[in-house]
Amino acid sequence: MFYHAKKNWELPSSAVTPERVFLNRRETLLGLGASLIPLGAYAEEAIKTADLYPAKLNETYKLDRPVTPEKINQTYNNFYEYTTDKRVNADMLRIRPWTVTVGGMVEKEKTWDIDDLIRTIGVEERLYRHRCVEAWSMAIPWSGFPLRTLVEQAKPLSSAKYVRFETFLDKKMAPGQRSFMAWPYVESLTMAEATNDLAFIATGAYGKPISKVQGAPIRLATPWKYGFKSIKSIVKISFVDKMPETFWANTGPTEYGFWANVNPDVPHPRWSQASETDLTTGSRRPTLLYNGYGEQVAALYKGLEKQPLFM
Ligand SMILES: Nc1nc2c(c(=O)[nH]1)N[C@H]1C(S)=C(S)[C@@H](COP(=O)(O)O)O[C@H]1N2
Ligand SMILES: [Mo]
Repeated sequence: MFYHAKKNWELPSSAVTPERVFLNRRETLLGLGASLIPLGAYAEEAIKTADLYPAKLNETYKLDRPVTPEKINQTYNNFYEYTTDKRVNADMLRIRPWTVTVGGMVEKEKTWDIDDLIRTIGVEERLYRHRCVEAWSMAIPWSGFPLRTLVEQAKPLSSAKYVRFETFLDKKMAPGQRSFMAWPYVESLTMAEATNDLAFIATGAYGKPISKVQGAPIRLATPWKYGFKSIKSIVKISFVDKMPETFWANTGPTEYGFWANVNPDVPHPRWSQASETDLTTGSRRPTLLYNGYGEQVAALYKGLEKQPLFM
């Protein structure tokens, strides 16, 4: 057990706020902008897998730095469905009920209830570094399961070459999706990347179910790549034979490549990647090739170093 957090998350959000406050708040909200507030938001179902956290720590994945305090992690995020600011409020994201469809080139497509999926596969805790292309980094205690387990479960056909991930699309639930960007958010990995040990599906963090700002109820964590590959709030996972178009490749084609591997020697077109700000301490540290995970992943990229937009 790594974290001993208070178990507030087992209760629906209406239950953790004293009734009086809750009623006042709802009146205020209804008065101020009723059309923007989903009325059902306060009746969100409880998380049926909350009992699985904190999960047992998998000691294989060691950090070279302290875990970032939860408070810093929860107040500095990228979640463009809500805002382009770092202070994200994703309270409107409705995370239960939630389904994930696993399909495309598979033996049989399946739509999972999120809690059935989590309970079927089970969860473990892993401490991972996290490096954004904007040159800041954290260290996060994720809980979840290896992506490989889900791939094996899905039984992809041998013709499948890529895994494609898609975030929900709902302009009411996510005001940021009213912007010009190429919604919904899409990301992708090759089959070899997706079945690597490090590729992780996070359903929890800091010893409890993952929070809304972190991309509840299910997001990707690929710590050797820039953070934009780690897609949040996934609703669809498909096996495909062509390299998918991704959100950032469509929104900023000259700046964001498919591989997006952390590399101090390949600058972003507008800034250097040689060093990063460690948000735990606020100080700069040198960027590590593959974010320090070369031992696990370098073999995946043999011969690919000269690809355009390789990072
Ligand atoms: N759906 C979705 N996924 C997303 C993003 C986003 O805006 N929308 N931002 C990405 C970026 S740029 C980063 S750095 C990480 C941030 O994850 P964090 O807020 O948990 O640190 O999520 C990634 N996944
Ligand atoms: Mo990022």
